[in-house]
Amino acid sequence: MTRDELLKALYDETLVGNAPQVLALTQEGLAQDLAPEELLFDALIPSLEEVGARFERGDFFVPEMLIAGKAMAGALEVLRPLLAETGVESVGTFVMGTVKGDVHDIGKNLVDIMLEGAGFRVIDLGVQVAPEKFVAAIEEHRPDIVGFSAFLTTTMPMFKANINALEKAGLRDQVIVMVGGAPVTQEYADAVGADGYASDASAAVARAKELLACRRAAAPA
Ligand code: B1M
Repeated sequence: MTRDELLKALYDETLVGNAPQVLALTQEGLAQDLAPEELLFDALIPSLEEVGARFERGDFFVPEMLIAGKAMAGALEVLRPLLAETGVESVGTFVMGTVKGDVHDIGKNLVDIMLEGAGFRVIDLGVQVAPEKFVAAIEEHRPDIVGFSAFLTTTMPMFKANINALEKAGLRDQVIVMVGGAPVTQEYADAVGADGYASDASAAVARAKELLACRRAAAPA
């Protein structure tokens, strides 16, 4: 298989979520001396962007997005250490977690995968994350963005509790706060004082990049 054929196959197999083939092609690409960056930026990420575009157009639904994301995650497991070795700069650091009282994580994990696919370093704190744990993770990792997921109307108020905890710890100005989850709306995000909201994983990536670009443009030189 030529370089172009391999990249095209990797793109196509990611698009349809064929995890074993994506893994095999990633390994074959590395064996043929393709750089990890080529596999990532010339096949995997464009494919996941197309998955996101199809989802937004209504041509793909959550299951297709999930299997494509999982296939990509398998390839990323192989590429992640190699990318770290070659020193590819990450777009930014994102601390993520499902709020206290909430065990839903499928949507959060999908957001993680899409963020990683877009070049973010993601630190996932898991589910049922208490405000103190978010505070400790922000102090430790100094992320650009912290993301709170809530999937129940009863756990959405934890966004405000988390933001209050960041304020109390003197961290609120140092980190962008994004919120999301099935019952969350832009109005709710505004009401609790979050910086950004996204309705799905691909919108979360776009919003995260946008917020980061604004923050960096506003930072003193
Ligand atoms: Co539960 N559950 N559940 N559940 N569950 C819902 C959420 C519910 C809508 C079902 C319903 O009644 N129709 C309902 C919530 C109602 C409400 O409050 N509005 C509900 C309920 C009531 C409950 C329990 C209370 C049920 C009970 O015990 N009586 C209980 C609560 C447990 C708890 O958390 N304390 C419960 C439990 C569970 C399971 C454990 C069985 C399981 C979770 C498994 C798991 O996640 N590991 C489960 C499931 C599977 C669901 C449904 C069926 C599916 C959720 C899902 O994965 N969706 C769900 C019904 C539904 O959503 N239609 C439901 C697919 C996922 C890809 O989408 O999660 O929306 P989503 O994620 C999206 C966006 O939200 C966004 O991007 C994601 C990817 O595109 N997004 C972000 C997410 N986080 C983001 C962060 C961002 C930006 C975007 O920035 C930081």
